[in-house]
Amino acid sequence: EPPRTGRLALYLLGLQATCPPLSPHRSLVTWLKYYLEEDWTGSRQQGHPITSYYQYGLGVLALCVHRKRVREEVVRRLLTAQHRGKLGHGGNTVDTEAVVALAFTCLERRRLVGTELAAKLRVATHEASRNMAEAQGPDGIIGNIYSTPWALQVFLATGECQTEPAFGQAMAALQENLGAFGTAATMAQVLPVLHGRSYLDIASMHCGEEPDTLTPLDMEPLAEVLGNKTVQLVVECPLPWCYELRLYDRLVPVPAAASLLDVLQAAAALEPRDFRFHTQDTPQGPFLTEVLGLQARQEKRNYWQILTAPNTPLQMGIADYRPQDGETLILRLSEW
Ligand code: B12
Repeated sequence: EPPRTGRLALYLLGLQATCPPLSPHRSLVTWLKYYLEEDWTGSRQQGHPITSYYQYGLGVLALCVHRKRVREEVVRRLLTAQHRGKLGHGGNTVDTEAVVALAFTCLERRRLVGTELAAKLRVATHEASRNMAEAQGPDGIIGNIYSTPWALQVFLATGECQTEPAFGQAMAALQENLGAFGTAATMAQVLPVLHGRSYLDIASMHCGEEPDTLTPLDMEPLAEVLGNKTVQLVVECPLPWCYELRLYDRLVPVPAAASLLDVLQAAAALEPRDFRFHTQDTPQGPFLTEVLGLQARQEKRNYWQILTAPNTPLQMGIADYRPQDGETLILRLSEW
């Protein structure tokens, strides 16, 4: 079983944010320190933590927010990875670089590292902010709409929000696209930003003053879309050990409001029954793990990437994406 660095880190951040009674989670902190070390054993063999630099960065950030020191070696590992440009994988560079930059800012601000290392962290954070400003598109988005909140958290945490022109443009882009944040996982990353805060502020929250503002909203039901649509479903395996590139290609008729998950379910019910798939529940929704009996292997860093033809990766998961009539969707076994 892989180390639980990221989930534990998110849990600890969440706990702290809900104003718990005094230090109830000492053993969780000890576990997180243990998992960070476990996670790193992956790097000796593969050159990256067993989970990912994103989770490793979250781990350091959560410990820092809990005012816990980590060995300087643990921090230096992240610094080296950043210098060597190893934080990026696939389209997720901005998310990972931002999480790591937040962890660096926290360690430096809370003086949890020596002065020499603190100076290096300051330089590295500045470099990360520069990269993010450079990654900004003409629409103000940094990376994609879901990584933009992370980039904004860095500008807020470092105080660069006062001077960095990219900040205002990204904030405006966010306001225009708030409808994209429909799941708890994406909301958790954007909400602090809308209040001018970053995850670092969890460390200095004034507890006891929280009014009970968590009242459920009455959601309006989605307008019913009538009619049908047809989606072309393609499965590809470009990896060397696959006997063929294109493993499946078929038109799938579905109701007009169907999500990609509905399309996969409809394909599985078509005769002959030659399409099957599996998903795993995650806080982001169902994650596609297996198609046509081929399982994406975490330890080999493969995953089922989802794309719209000819070659654009989707920015949403299978349950959230609603294909258009006539669209071609590709499930491609890829490496990250
Ligand atoms: C690392 C990562 C991946 C890795 C995960 C593998 C791994 N072992 O680490 C890989 C490369 C496989 C991946 C794949 C995808 N990802 Co991704 N991923 C991330 C990233 C950078 C960190 C996730 C993480 O570790 N969280 C911390 C851990 C502790 O939380 P967790 O809930 O346990 O995380 C697990 C699941 O969330 C799952 N997962 C990762 N991505 C996604 C995406 C979806 C839609 C689902 C349901 C699950 C899922 O893998 C995580 C690790 O086990 C986030 C960035 C972010 N801002 O959140 C994007 C992010 C979550 N991914 C995203 C997307 C769009 C995808 C893909 C749909 C891309 C594609 N077109 O194929 C696919 C998923 C397709 C599928 N098979 O269902 C978006 C989701 C946006 C949204 N609307 O919800 C994010 C926010 C990136 C972004 N800025 O766009 N991802």
